[in-house]
Amino acid sequence: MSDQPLQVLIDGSFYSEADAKISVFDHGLLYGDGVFEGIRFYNDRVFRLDEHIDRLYDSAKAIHLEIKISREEMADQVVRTIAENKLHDGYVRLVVTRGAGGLGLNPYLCETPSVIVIASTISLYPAEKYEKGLILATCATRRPTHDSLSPLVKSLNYLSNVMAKVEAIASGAEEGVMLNTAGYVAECTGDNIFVVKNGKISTPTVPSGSLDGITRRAVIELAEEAGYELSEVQMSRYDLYTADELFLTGTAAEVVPVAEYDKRVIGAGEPGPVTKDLISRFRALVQSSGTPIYG
Ligand code: PXG
Repeated sequence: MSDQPLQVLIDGSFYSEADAKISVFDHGLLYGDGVFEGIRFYNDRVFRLDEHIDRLYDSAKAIHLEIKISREEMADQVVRTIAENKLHDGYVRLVVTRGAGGLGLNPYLCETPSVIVIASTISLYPAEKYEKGLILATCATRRPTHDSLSPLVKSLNYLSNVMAKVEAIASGAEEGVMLNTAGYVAECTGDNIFVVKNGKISTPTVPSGSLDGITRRAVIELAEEAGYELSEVQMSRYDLYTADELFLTGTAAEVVPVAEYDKRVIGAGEPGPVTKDLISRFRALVQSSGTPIYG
């Protein structure tokens, strides 16, 4: 990364970090009314860019927010922002807010949605966690149900995830497992979760309350290509406690092993062979695919 301040794209124009600002009347700030994506790029290529753009537009559609630019233009803005900052590996935060409006909920009084693209780097966990595994704990805060805000919408309302993270940290863990209101496992606060038992892989179904994670999809594809048996199932904490291996997937976290959950040692307490295999397959995939940034 260069030492220059980052150039942030807001509604089609670049601003340096200090000047990258939006209105205090933007409903993204006032109500968490907006949607976002976290996207990684590796080796001058954006990983699964079209899938992220499609999920962004689906999230926006679900909250009745009409994005005024095309998907192609949105993808181009992501690539241009990375190039403007001369970055090669890193993380993009793509945010679409409802736009500036009055001090009332009505979204239809907002002018135009704002599109913000921040290209930077992110490092969620220290490198040793990928060697040793994370400590997880169950959170009291549940994933939102499908009859409230759909857990499929990647909205700017992340307070339940933030509260879950607070609970996980308070109990001495590094990441928290979120259950749905029926008590089944949904996912972690910012990652999907996978179980390995007797060589077979499973993960909670998306309707369990998970985000339809793009890393989750990639890992499912890699596991199937590698010949593992994989199923999407309803699972409980029991399935996690008794797993041979557990690992998490997410754009920010990538594929990260779990060593301990609710004080139970998982497997041998260190990353198992299936997790290690999938980590190396995932690393190879991200280095060799994606939308080119330069040229
Ligand atoms: N579940 C939730 C609730 C998420 O927010 C994932 C799963 C993984 O999805 P992808 O498509 O990235 O494989 C996410 C990812 C963070 C952070 O700091 C994570 C996310 C967003 C913002 C920050 O860990 N989302």
